[in-house]
Amino acid sequence: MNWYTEQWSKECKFSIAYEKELYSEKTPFQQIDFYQGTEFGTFFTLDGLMMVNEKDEFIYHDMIVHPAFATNPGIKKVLIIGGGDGGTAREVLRYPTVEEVVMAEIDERVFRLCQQYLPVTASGVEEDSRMKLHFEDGLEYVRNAPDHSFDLILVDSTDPISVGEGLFTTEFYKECYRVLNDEGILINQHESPYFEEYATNMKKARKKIKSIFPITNVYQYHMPTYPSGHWLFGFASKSFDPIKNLDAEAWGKFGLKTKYYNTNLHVGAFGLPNYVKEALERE
Ligand code: AAT
Repeated sequence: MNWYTEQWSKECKFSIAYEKELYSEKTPFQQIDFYQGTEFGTFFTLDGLMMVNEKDEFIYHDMIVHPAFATNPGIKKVLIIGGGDGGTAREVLRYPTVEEVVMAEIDERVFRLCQQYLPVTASGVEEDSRMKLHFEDGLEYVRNAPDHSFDLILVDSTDPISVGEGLFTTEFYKECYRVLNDEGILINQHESPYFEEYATNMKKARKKIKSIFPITNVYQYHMPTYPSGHWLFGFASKSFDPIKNLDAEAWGKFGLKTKYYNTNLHVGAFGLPNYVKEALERE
């Protein structure tokens, strides 16, 4: 049996058995590896870190997309930063009211390989006429985007190392603020509170976003294959509060069948454990 192993902390490792390595490529941006296993199905890693697998991707992609739409059901223009596997775009495109989705992904090879090996997330995305694909750095994309041009930005990024680093900077969050309209919402991959390295990233991101947006929250979900399984998204906005403005009735009318998200869970997800709240409040 072959084992894919990820170092979760200095003294903790996580392993998944796989039957075969499907594909491996070093792009100018990162090392991409696709594996085929039984427990988690097909999965791929970037620079050796788990990104997406067939078994738990629904949790991450439900939670990055639906809380924003249940808070502002009127979202029409969406910018996805990263998200090359297509899973985030897939969920956004389920809303018939969405008119335009721009995806700024730095590495076209991630998208092309997911079209080939991970159709559960990538298939149908490129074919949707509302979709605009830009294969470029997300920071560069927002620098050049006009003011007030999006209702929602979803930062579906890797960890703040290597190419993902720019997406955790104050400059990036400020540019996001500028390109969002007055109702704008920013959701960002917010790392994890449990292991030290990830908790440090979490606190740094929190501090930066809080200094820019008037409304900022963090919410949690359970992601079995990400370090510790306890993972977070940030919710920052110019006017919408994710709890006070939650419109469960309007969201219900979309009639979307979701495997993880529902509007009761929405409220619960913002209720953080005390140690997480305290770590975030210190920032
Ligand atoms: N949908 C869950 C998968 C991801 S992958 C994150 C994507 O961000 C990758 O395709 C990567 O190429 C892209 N990316 C990284 N840096 C940039 C950048 N600067 N500009 C645009 N795209 C970028 C998220 C996994 C989260 C893992 C948490 N441990």
